[in-house]
Amino acid sequence: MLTRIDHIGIACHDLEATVEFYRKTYGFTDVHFEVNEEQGVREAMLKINATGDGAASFIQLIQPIREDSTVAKWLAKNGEGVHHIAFGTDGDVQDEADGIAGKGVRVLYDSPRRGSMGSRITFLHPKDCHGVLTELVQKATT
Ligand code: CMX
Ligand code: CO
Repeated sequence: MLTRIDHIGIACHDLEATVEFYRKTYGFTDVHFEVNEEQGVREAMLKINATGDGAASFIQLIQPIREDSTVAKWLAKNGEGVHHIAFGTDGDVQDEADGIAGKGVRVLYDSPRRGSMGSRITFLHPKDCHGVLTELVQKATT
């Protein structure tokens, strides 16, 4: 089952400057930095509701580290802004993806890849989701 909005992915040109904007404007200070070579991004996960129950939601700021990354291509076309939304699963992310694929939505990966903080992730094609690139996330702990 999809149980929450895990994060909103926002593409930016300058990760540190954008983190600083979220810190000083909203007071979001719980920040996890990571590089995901496979996805071609540096990222900052800003925790919003620090409930400690594993069900927190996040803003994921992403900056491309390579010109040929999907996010670099997207930024060149659209400029900074909301790039994707991510739903959290309470079970196996591949099972969720298989169920959604059965409804005629293209799943972009044959098997889940590594996301932030040890999570397992996959994506649904934006053209099959009314224009929204949609990510599914299974937290490392579930
Ligand atoms: N949101 C909505 N629509 C999007 C989109 C996005 N983020 N990215 C691309 N599209 C649309 C384009 O506007 C384009 O539409 P038109 O044909 O109407 O112009 C169409 O999809 C094809 O886009 P493209 O620029 O040719 O890009 P590609 O097909 O090469 O790649 C996609 C699109 C979704 C397959 C690719 O971005 C992808 O594989 N994404 C998944 C991985 C990812 O985004 N990683 C970064 C985040 C990592 C993380 O969250 O951890
Ligand atoms: Co994401």
